[in-house]
Amino acid sequence: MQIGMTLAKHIYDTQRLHPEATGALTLILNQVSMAAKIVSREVRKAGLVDILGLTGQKNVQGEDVRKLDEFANEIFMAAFSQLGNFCIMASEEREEPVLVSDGRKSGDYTIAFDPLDGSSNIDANVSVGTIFAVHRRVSEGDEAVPEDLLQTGRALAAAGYVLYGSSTMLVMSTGHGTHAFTLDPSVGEFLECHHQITIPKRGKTYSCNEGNYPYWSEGVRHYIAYIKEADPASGRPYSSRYIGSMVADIHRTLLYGGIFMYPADTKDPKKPSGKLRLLYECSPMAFLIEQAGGVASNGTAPILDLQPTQIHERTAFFAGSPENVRELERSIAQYDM
Ligand code: AHM
Ligand code: MG
Repeated sequence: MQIGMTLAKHIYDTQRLHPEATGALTLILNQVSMAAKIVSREVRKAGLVDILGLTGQKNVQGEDVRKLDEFANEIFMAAFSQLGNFCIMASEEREEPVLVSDGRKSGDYTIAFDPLDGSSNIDANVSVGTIFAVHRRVSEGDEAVPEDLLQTGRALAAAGYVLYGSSTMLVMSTGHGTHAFTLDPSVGEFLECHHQITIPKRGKTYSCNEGNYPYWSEGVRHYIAYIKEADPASGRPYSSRYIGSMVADIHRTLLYGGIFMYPADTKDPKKPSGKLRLLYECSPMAFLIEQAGGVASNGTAPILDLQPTQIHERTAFFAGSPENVRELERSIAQYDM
């Protein structure tokens, strides 16, 4: 009889590729898995218990009701805080980074995460996800500094997401390909379901919030017009698929190919670079996409080469099959530069 490869075994095997590894990254990834199981359990109960809605409410036991994204944030923060070998973390749910200290010299790794991306969808039972990005610390003092978090995606030690969809799936990479694991709820283990995902070179799906069309640049609008043109030879027009939950939209793009886009727009002058955050949304997704053979770009440069200057900074984001994203970049070069 055969049983699937567990996530724990995969992480262990990856660690063995690095004889110098101390096991610290393995511990972090194990904590991600553990926290993901707890969040998954709560997400699954979302329609049953009084966990939806605004903070400040009381549930039937008279306990405070926490919004699910706040709950997820607390769980992941608690899981990472248990690790003495870990130093500083940034969450979409916290304005400032949080230093993790057990009184000794700071550990080797930083983590930036979005505990529950797409959480505005949760009341409609739409898939949501957790995104995480792990870097090796660069400063050498006793205590880690916020700048340790501000590293490019190229320097990532590991990245991944957990998709709380029709099943719970963890997709991750430590730089040795992108691999996916499905949570088997009956045994509480993540089991490998996709070894080394390879994104199709070209896909027939485009994914964006097209309601923002009037606020996009000429290059982006031309690209959209192009993929909607009828051309049976190239399979155009493409299909449109947009869940509005990046983890789910990227997951589909990884498996089926095509392009996911959240361009910069002129809708809100306070957000000239679009909506998505570089450090804990775009950079880890770009890492997974590149590890699967895809391309992730801000329209002119690879997302993984962008140097973050602030923890919550935003960027335009185009990711998916190489041929689709290159076409988009050509349209931007032709009409916007
Ligand atoms: P959030 O971090 O506040 O949940 O926002 C991020 C989400 C992404 O999952 C998704 O791609 C995007 O927002 C959808 O935005 P829009 O509603 O503007 O299309
Ligand atoms: Mg988010």
